[in-house]
Order: sequence, then structure tokens, then C-alpha cells
Amino acid sequence: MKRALLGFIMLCMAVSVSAQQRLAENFDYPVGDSLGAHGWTSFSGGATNRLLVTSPGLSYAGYPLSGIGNATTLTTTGQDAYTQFTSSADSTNAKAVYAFFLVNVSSVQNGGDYFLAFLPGTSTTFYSARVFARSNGAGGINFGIAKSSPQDTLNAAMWSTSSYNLNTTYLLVSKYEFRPGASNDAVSLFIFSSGLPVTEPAPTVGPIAFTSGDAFSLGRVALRQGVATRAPGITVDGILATTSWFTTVLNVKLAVQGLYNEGSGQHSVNDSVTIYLRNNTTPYAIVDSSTAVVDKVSLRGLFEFANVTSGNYYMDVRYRKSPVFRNGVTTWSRTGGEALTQYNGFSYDFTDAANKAYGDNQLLKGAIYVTYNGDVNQDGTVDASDASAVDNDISNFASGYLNTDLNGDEFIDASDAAVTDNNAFNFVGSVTP
Ligand SMILES: [Ca+2]
Ligand SMILES: [Ca+2]
Ligand SMILES: [Ca+2]
Ligand SMILES: [Ca+2]
Repeated sequence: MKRALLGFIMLCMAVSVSAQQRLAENFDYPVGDSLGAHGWTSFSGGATNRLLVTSPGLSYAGYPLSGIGNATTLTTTGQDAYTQFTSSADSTNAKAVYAFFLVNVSSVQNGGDYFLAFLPGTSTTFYSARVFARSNGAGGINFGIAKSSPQDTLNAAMWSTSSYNLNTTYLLVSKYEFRPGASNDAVSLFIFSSGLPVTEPAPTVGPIAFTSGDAFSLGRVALRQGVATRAPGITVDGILATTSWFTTVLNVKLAVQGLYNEGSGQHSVNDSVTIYLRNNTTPYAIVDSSTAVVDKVSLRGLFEFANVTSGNYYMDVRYRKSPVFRNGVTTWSRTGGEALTQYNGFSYDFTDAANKAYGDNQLLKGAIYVTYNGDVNQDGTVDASDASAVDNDISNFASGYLNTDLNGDEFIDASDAAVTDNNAFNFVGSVTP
């Protein structure tokens, strides 16, 4: 009973490590195309002033989503549209969600209106972290942010005290911060005219803990063409949604031997994996680490690194979550390392070739290559000591999120022993430079 409870707690911990997933929208599409042709969904305003891809795109030195493709331009009334991001950011599993985006404002009016906000992942009616632009009364702009209710705009603190210029490109960051308890979530707005800090600075506006209703979850970014007498004319580009300050993201596809079912082509569970980034020269020092959940259907995880700079690195992959309760055979990425650009990261697929793992240390299972598991005691090899740990748990009818559970069903039985026995017979172990 105690073991089962411990397993349950460990499972909850593993699930709570949410993948910090992102939306990245560069409007890298033909000029004149409807946003609806490129993943956006129109939900209000009909076909009036349809949101289109416009030229030129916006550029901002030091921002990775600068100068790529085109942009979109909003006017003072008409169609509103959203695009989905797959983050499950919500009141229980994420502290904040951010939208980074470039703006260039051509016109503003007194009173102002909001043009970009988050929406819940399944709704079009609860705009949150509403970003505003208004006239400062002297030919310039104030930007502002309010949480979710029209009443929020009565709070004068929602506006920037500084003024900004028309026809100038700025990098804005809106932040919605989930706080424990009801009607207390906070929003912040960051406004940059040059540069992008590596770590989160104090916001330009906020944080303001509005007392209107909290969002339950956020999973969409919406562009809104507001009220004709208040809305700005504005070009928006380079939209990025994330659940942490700007970081480097590795999009990694991998499968784990025991979890992977070649019939379904899926893992049995969503489970966490830790990746250490190591220098590609001896002694291969660890420079950063990240843990993410690998989605059981896509077999992908999004690993965010806050401390890594551009360079060439090995990925040292550990299933499950570091530093304990894992049984993966440590697997490194292919010989030579991978070139990484800070803030851009890269995408990597371990499953499409044996040599995507250092020393070809993967198993062909069905149509893809999987990393080995079964190293229950994490000494680098799968051998009789691992098999005996599994056998012991089988005789004790052990269950739960244990490192002797190799196929992820939380029961320790013959199917787990088959993995360790097979790998011990084949002398499976870590292969590293
Ligand atoms: Ca662009
Ligand atoms: Ca709250
Ligand atoms: Ca072992
Ligand atoms: Ca099992």
C-alpha cells in the first residue's frame, strides 16, 4: 500500500512537469493569403477586413523571429482570428504563459483598444492578457495590458507611463501569471525598443493582480480588430508563445524500448525524459539540462534550455526524470554533436536511423529505432542485477511508478522481466564518447 502511494505521488510529479510548448508564427506565407489558409481560425467579424498576410515583415535586432517572411496588419474593425498553441498552461500546472511579438503601429486613437490576447484552448470568449494601444494625446503611443474584463480598463496602472512612437518596431511581451486562489491572477507587459534580455527583467507595466475572474487555461493567441472609434492600426509579426522567459528549445523525437508498442506506433504513457547538453569535446562537461514530457502519440518532447549559448553539443538522454526513478540506458546523440543556435535550438529525431544515437546504440522495433531501457540500478549496463531487481518486485506483486516497471503500465510482471532478460543477454549498456 505504501509503495502504491509512493508510486502515485511519483506519477503526479512526473505529469506535473509540463512540456513548455510553443507557438512560433513568422507569417512566412505569400502576401495576400488569408491567415485562415495558414492555421488561423476566424471567429468573429465575419469577412470584414479579413486578416491577410502583408509585406514587409518586421525586423528587430536580436530577436530570433525577426525578418522572416511577412507579417499581418490589423485595422480598426473586422475579422478576429486565433491560432492554437499546444501548451496546457493552466491554473494547476504552469505559473505563467508569455506571448512575444513584434508590433509597428501606424495609427492610434483616444481611449485605445486591445489587439492581441490569449484565449482558453477551447473557447473564443475569454480574452486574457489583453494588450492595448492608445494615443498619448501628443502624437505618440501608450501601450497597456489588462487581464480579462472590460472593468479592468478602469485601472489606470494598466498603461505604460512612457510613450512610444508611431511607425517604429517594438518587441512586446505579454505575461499572464496564474496565482493560487480565485480572482487574483496577474498580467505584465514588457516593451523593448532594442535588445532582448536573457533573463526576465522587471516589466514595463505591472504585474497587476486584477480582481476580475481568472482564466482556467490558456491555449490560443488571438488577433483582434477592435472598436472603430478606439482601435489602433497595427502590424504584428514574429509571435511566439511560451511558458517561460525566452529560452532555447530542442524539439526531440525519441522512443523508449519498453514503452513503445510497434502495433500502435505509440508509447504506453506520457512520461518524462531529461536531456543534458554536453560540450562535444572531452571531458564533455554538462552545460545545461532540461526535463520534458514526451508525448505518447507524437513521441516528441520540447526541451527548454535557459543557460546554453550557441555551440556544438551532445544530447545525453536519460529516461525518466532526473535524478531518480529512471531505468533508461543512457543514450547520447550521434557522433560529433549537434550545432545549436541560442534561442533557436534545433529539431532532432532519434527514431529514424540507428546512428542517430552515439555508437548506433538503439534497437529496431517495428519501423523505428528505440532507445534501450532496463538499467534499473543505473550503473550503465543491463545485467543480472537489474533482472534480479525486477524479479524481486514481481514476487512482491509490486506496482506503481517504479524503476522496475519497464513498459509503463505500473505493474511489475513478466513483460518487464522480458526487457531486462533480453537486454542482459545481449550485453546492452550505455555507449558514450
Ligand atoms: Ca515575419
Ligand atoms: Ca488565481
Ligand atoms: Ca544496471
Ligand atoms: Ca510493467
